[in-house]
Amino acid sequence: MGIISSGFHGRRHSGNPALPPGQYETGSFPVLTAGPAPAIPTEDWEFFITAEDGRRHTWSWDAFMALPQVEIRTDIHCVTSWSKLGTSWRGVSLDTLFEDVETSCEFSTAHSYGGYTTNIALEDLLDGRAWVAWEFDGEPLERAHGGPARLLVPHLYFWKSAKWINGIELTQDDLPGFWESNGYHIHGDPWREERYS
Ligand SMILES: Nc1nc2c(c(=O)[nH]1)N[C@H]1C(S)=C(S)[C@@H](COP(=O)(O)O)O[C@H]1N2
Ligand SMILES: [Mo]
Repeated sequence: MGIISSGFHGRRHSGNPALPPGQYETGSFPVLTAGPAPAIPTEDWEFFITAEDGRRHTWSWDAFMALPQVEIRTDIHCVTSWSKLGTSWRGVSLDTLFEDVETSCEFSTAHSYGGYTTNIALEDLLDGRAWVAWEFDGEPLERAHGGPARLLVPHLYFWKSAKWINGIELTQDDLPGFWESNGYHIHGDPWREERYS
C-alpha cells in the first residue's frame, strides 16, 4: 500500500518545492487573454483607486513613474497548470499607491482597460504582496502581457494579475470578477489548489 500511495503522490508532486500541487514548470511565457488586447498609449493611461467616501485617487503615467520603483523576483502560477519560476519585474508596490487611501473596505475589484475584472481582497494587495508592474525581464512589458502596465499578485493564480490595469475599486463585499463569475475560485491560492468553485 505504501508503494502505491507514494506512486500516486509522485504524479501530483513534481519534487520541486517551488511548484504548488498540480503545476509543472515552463520556460516559455504563454499569452492568455479573453478577447482582444487593448492598445493604451501611456499619454492616455491613468491608474485610479476609488474608495467608499467617493474619493478618486488618480495617477498619470508620469506621476506613476515618479513613485518609488522596486524590483520583484517571483514565481507565477497559472490555473491551467503552468508555473514560471524566478520571473523578474519592475513596478510600484500597491502599498505605495494606497498610502493616502482611507478605507474600511476589505475587498476590491481590479478593472482593466478592455473591461476585464477580477476581485482581490485588500489583504492580498497590501504588505508587499502586489505591484503594478511595467517592466518584465528588463524590458517594457509587452502589450500581449498587459503593457503598458499590469497588476502582479503572484501569490494567487495568475488570472488575478489583471493585464492593462486601469484601477482598483474598493468594495464592501467580495464581488466575483470575470473569471470568478465563470467558475473560477473566488480567492485563487495555488498552494491550496483553489482553482474552480
Ligand atoms: N485584462 C486581462 N487580464 C488578464 C487576462 C485577460 O484576459 N484580460 N487573463 C488572465 C489570465 S486567465 C492569465 S493566466 C494571465 C495571463 O497572463 P499572460 O498572458 O501574461 O501570461 O493574465 C490574466 N490577466
Ligand atoms: Mo489563466
